[in-house]
Amino acid sequence: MPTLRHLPAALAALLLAAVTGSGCISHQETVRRDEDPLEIEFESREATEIFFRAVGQLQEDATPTESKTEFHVPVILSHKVTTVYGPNRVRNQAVRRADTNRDGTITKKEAQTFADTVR
Ligand SMILES: [Ca+2]
Repeated sequence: MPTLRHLPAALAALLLAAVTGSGCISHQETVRRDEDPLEIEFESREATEIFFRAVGQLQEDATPTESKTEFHVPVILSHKVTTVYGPNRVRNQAVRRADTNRDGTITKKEAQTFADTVR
């Protein structure tokens, strides 16, 4: 039965296994997340088109990988989590930016002002 006096030998064995490449514990995970789309109305069809054209440009420019979490204990442990956000996140950020008076409706002027900041 192992006792505490065996601990240094066990650690040495673990380190040796890790150094030789057979004992490294590696975990890599990708988490996909998205938000529910915010409710928003548009003053007109033109406002809708201007807004979504700008959102489309933002989504093309957005990097799908938004965050990474990495944790390493050299040679022994590697833990990496990558979070990828869906398109609603970009859309919701655009809605918050465009609806400047927060009345739940994006006017043509608000849509155009927002679109001008995207270009
Ligand atoms: Ca508004």
